[in-house]
Amino acid sequence: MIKQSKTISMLLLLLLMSLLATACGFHSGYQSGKYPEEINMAEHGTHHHENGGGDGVSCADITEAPSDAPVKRFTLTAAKTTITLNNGKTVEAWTYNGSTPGPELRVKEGDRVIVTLANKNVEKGVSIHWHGVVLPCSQDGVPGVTQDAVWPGKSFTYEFIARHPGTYWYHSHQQSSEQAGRGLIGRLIVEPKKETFRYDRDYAVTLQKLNDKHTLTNGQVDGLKLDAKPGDAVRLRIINADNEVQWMGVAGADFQVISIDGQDLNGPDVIRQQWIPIGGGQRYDVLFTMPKNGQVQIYSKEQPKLNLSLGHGSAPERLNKNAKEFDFTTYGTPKEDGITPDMKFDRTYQLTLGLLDINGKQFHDIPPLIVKEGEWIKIRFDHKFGGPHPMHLHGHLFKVLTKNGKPLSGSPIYADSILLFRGDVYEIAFEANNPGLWMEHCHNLGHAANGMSMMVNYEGVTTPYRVGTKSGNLPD
Ligand SMILES: [Cu+2]
Repeated sequence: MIKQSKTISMLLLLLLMSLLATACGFHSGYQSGKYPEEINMAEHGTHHHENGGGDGVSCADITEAPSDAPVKRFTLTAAKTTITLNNGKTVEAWTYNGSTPGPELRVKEGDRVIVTLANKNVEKGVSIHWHGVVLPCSQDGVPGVTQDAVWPGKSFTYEFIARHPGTYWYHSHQQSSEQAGRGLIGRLIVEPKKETFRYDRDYAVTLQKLNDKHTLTNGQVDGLKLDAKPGDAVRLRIINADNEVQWMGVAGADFQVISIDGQDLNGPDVIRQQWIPIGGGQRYDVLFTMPKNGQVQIYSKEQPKLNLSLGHGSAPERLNKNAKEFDFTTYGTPKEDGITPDMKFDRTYQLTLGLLDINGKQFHDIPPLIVKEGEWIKIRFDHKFGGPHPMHLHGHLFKVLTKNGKPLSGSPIYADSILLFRGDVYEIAFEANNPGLWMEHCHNLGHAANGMSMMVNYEGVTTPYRVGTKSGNLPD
């Protein structure tokens, strides 16, 4: 009896905590009383000498070197606007260039991408983080770490080489939970110089929840219709800009998962009738051939309004709710790359994920993971408690080594995020080859806003920027 009431009060406490987390996540965010006045994210939680004693290089000085790469220029203006949804409703949205998602930026692998961000009227300041893109520290778009927030009337120009082809996206990293939630998001597609796969059509689709209320597929409330002819090979890039995991089903065709987080998979098998779990911030590209008659439909198991259909004719039979879950740990064909669970690592870190904490701490109270250029780093994520956590690392691609102690047996998986459900243990590896100050956080942005965010800091890298209420740089 005592045990039982203890369990019940534990459950009530949990419920209360998660309600609070949900309530605080979107509107007020981490800043409500939790941000210190001022903090230096290059030095918090470390001894001065570990960080090079201040005679190191500043993140602000780590920029893209000049080159003769072809230049692609864009301007994105952030503004508070009203937009009319396709159901006729007029809603407030914070937009890049007047729409949410903002414009799809398409560039070629190797291009020098130059984007000027202007802030028209977002009082709390904005930024652009290029999610998943490996770029120089000063271009990462994290207010208080890599730049100051861009205030109304001001602008900031980002410049980087799009080195890795793939499916990416961009969003404000100033109070991300609120700002991405209100619409400051968009797609970035880096087309490869040489295609790994063959397809006739290339579509990219953003799954989004606007203002915690409107479920949008490329800005459409009632799902999206895309054109395709019988026999067309279609590459569909699915970007989950929502906080929640979307279990996406593909009905009407056999398919391949050809890319995760923008990185091609090796020898992807043809599969059918599977739910693909896509965590917040993650991208999955699927490839399929349109049937002779009828449509292909792709939709979320739990949010059926997140859906799209391709082609014409009859609708395919829906996936069974109990259909198989896609498992990337056994999918595709192995390929040696020398990165193995038993190789020698220079540093190994353990991150235990709780309801809204990492190793029992939150945000700037979590000691940063210190790395040094040239080292190989292993991180072991252990999800002990709470809902799914899609853990995202800035500035690097990592390789997934093991899940629950078992090495991956299929294609190597390189990614910028790893989705953990409660009880999951993953080991990942990366080479410290991009000196800087990099965030590592949960991409359920409500969780990040409540403290599930930390730093991976290179020894000797400093920053002139400060996080906190004094500067107004609030990078949750
Ligand atoms: Cu989380």
